[in-house]
Amino acid sequence: MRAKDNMRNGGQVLVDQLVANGVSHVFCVPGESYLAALDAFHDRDIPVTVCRQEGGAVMMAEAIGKLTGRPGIAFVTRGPGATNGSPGIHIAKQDSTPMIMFVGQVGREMRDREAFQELDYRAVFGTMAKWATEIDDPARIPEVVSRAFHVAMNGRPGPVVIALPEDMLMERVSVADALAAEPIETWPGLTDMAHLQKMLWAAERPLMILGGSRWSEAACAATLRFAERFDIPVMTSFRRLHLFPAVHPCYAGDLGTGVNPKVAARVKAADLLLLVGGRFGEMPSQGYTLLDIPNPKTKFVHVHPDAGELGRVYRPDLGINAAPTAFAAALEGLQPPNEIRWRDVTKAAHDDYLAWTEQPTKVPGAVNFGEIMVWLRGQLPADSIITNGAGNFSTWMHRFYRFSKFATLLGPTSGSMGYGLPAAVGAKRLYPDRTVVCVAGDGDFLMNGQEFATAVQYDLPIIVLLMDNGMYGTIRAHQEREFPSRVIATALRNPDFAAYARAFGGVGFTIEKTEDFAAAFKAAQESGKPAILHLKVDPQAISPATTLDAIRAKAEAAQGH
Ligand SMILES: Cc1ncc(C[n+]2csc(CCOP(=O)(O)OP(=O)(O)O)c2C)c(N)n1
Ligand SMILES: [Mg+2]
Repeated sequence: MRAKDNMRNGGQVLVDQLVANGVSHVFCVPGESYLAALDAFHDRDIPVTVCRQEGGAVMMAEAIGKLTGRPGIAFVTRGPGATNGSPGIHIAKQDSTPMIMFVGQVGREMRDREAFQELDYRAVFGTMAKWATEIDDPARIPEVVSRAFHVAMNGRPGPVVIALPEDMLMERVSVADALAAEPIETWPGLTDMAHLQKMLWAAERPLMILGGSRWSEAACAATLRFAERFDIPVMTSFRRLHLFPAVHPCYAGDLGTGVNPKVAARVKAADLLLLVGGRFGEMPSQGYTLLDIPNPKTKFVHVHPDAGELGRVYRPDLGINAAPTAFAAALEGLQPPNEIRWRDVTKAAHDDYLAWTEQPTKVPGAVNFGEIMVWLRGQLPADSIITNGAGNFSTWMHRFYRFSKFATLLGPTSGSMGYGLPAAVGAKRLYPDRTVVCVAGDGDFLMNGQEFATAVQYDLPIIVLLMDNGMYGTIRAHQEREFPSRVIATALRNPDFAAYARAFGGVGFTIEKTEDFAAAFKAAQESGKPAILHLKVDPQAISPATTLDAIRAKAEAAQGH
């Protein structure tokens, strides 16, 4: 609150900068190090979500960044609060998500003595965040926070960490607020687009791959119109499936783990690759095997909002420093060739996608997660948000669920376990009227399972599909592949997750047969409470394509057992 003399303390100035930037939610675990900032929320309209662990709080903020394209905001305390929050910082960095984490800091008068829980945040987050800083003068809060919003959103988006000395937040100053920060578009030049048009006209088998961040509903729509006019096959990158509708005749599948071999082959067979927004990192490039480094053999056009990513790994024949939002708009000006030579390729690519995903594969055991995903894709409204963490369980979802709208998938391209539950809580907080489903593994879920309490506390009826195979299945599969029959540290003895949900005040169902899923899902929806559907699957069902025994047998045969 502003006093008559126009003076505010640092905490109030800080929160007013968030108001000026249209921040809709903040996520936190409280700490004595930033009481003045917390106190300022009393008099402002931004709801504060109190969480159970900073890892969850920062991932919730990251999810808001993914959904809105504007920085998600988290507040954590010094030392252990900040280090607990670091997984969310790493996700925001790898996933190119705008986010700001505010950290309490020891008072200025005791800094550098290694006071209680003191850390040097510039050093600790120097390589993990896009920018890490500390504010010493409350009069400079508007300047630094304004810069943080710009840094988080511009170029390749990413996380910013700002440390707030406790006494700085208490000091009173008279200072004007900053205006709201707007992302600055990087537009392709006319010559870039003319060059691209020429390359497209000369191509026989062009292919478009969509990835990264800085997309919008309008950009996806413009890209779709371009794809239709050119009848060009479009793939999505790892965990970016929401950028193009799966059932569209131009859709050619996604480049993730458990990739359709025909999808990988099609990338190799293309004579022009148009990569928009993504970096074609280790996962989508299938361990950097699909394109030669540094000189791709195929003609390569790379569109990225950060000039530093152009030519970083792959030398582009045409590099375009533009945000997907602006580039997609510029695509509207391109003209297709008189005769489109690749129509058959596009049709074959979509047919391959359909053949790969139409029917669930057969897996051992009475619960087939593929069948469940196929059922869900016929049931859920198009704007439902699906979240996931990391583990083999996510392969079924990526393969058999069908995304059709922008910003409906929240999955860590960084492969961080424990992301799905907090992402679901963040998403449901932002969009209470949309269906939010978290797809989790037994290992994955318990990395942030405590945030189920946050869902209960704020009456957020998210639905968790928890695929329990009694192990860190992904790692077990790698173990069997590299060191067959030498199982170590991958088995898990699990709780009764349905009882866990009930103990927290939600609803829980145990599912041992695929046929029982639909009724349980509907009961969960009707309960209006946060729910866990505990799906007990056969550990042999390690992926839609193979079994543990088959992986072991293949590895043993290769090693001459
Ligand atoms: C934070 C974090 N720790 C460890 C890993 C390594 N890791 C990747 S997948 C996985 C196992 C996931 O187990 P679960 O959630 O049960 O899924 P499953 O593979 O069994 O389907 C592990 C340990 C990781 N990706 N992230
Ligand atoms: Mg598991």
